[in-house]
Amino acid sequence: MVFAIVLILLVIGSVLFHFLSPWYLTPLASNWSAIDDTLDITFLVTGFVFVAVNVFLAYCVYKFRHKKGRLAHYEPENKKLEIWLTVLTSIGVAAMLTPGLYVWADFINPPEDADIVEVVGKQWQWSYRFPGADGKLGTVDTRHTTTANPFGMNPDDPHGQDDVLVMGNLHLPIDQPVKMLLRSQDVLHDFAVAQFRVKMDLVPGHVTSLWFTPTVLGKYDVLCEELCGVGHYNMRSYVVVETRADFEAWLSDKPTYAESVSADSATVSADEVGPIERGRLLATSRGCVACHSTDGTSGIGPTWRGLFGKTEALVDGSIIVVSEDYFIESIIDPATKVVEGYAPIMPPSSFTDAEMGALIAYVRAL
Ligand code: HEC
Ligand SMILES: [Cu+2]
Repeated sequence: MVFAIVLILLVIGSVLFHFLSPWYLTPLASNWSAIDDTLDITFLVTGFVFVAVNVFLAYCVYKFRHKKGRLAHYEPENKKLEIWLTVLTSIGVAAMLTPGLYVWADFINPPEDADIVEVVGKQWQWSYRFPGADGKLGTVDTRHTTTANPFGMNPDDPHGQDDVLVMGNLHLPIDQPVKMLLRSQDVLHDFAVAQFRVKMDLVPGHVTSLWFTPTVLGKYDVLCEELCGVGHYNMRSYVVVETRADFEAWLSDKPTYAESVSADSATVSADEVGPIERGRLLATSRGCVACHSTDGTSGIGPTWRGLFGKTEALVDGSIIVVSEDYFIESIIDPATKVVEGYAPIMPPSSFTDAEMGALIAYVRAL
């Protein structure tokens, strides 16, 4: 009897929890309401079975409880019952699977007018590439990947020259379908934005894809949803959905591949643009700005504003004052001295002495 009551309470509690708890899907911000519908159908079917099975169990526990002299009747076959159960189960399974197949058919067929954006994942950073004015992404190859060419762009491909490279956060125009091509440079990652109801694995050696149309202005978290190493939890960025005009303004500010090459190569010497500007260009083209802010807010890494001369606590308990030597060491070998409160996820980089000097000049000037 007690067991039967506990079962019934469990069922009532679960159903109430489902309807009363604040934890359900985040508000939808894309075209994928169909994905929410399939989830609701699955909840409905599995919820119905959950209630039916447990109520039946409680009934049996009570009805057929032990009584002296009462014997069980052995009935190994019951054709009628089996037919009923088979038919009902099939209907339930079909009701859960069929809508999903229709949604999947849409999911793998992006609209013709979808924009193309490439997403590049690596431990533990997201970056994005737009095809630029010619509408075509340039070819890439891991053999070209260096700290100076983090996207692995093929330097000889004319389509790649105008590609716009974005380290850090992504912006997208509202109401414009976008097809994302996903590429990983090291291990499995997974690109996921809860409000858009999209997620897809990034598989090294493959290009996977997904598409959606953002429908609500706002700023949404991009998470990696595939355990990809110690910095996994910190592999984040934002998607900002904004009006077409704001988006265009944002995009026009980003360097193209050709610009990032000239910013990085010796052709832009400090004499030409001054060391501070050269440092700024380097910090952008090498992707430092994805994790380090220059306005005093701390991001994935500490801010660079007021860095030199600052006292800093390290995770090993020691206290240091930020000097040029420490700055350089932090870049060449970031894992040796890790700032307290941050994850040891900064990728090591190498710079020439002149470049390092320009970076220092830039950070000092912030
Ligand atoms: C993926 C994010 C990420 C990127 C990209 C990145 N860093 Fe960092 N950086 C961090 C984190 C996190 C820390 C703090 C932990 C540590 O000390 O390793 C840090 C620390 C530092 C420090 C020490 C700061 C302090 O307050 O003591 C310097 C200097 C630095 N980074 C420079 C750079 C430069 C230059 C680049 C570009 C070549 C760069 N970082 C790129 C994440 C990043
Ligand atoms: Cu990841």
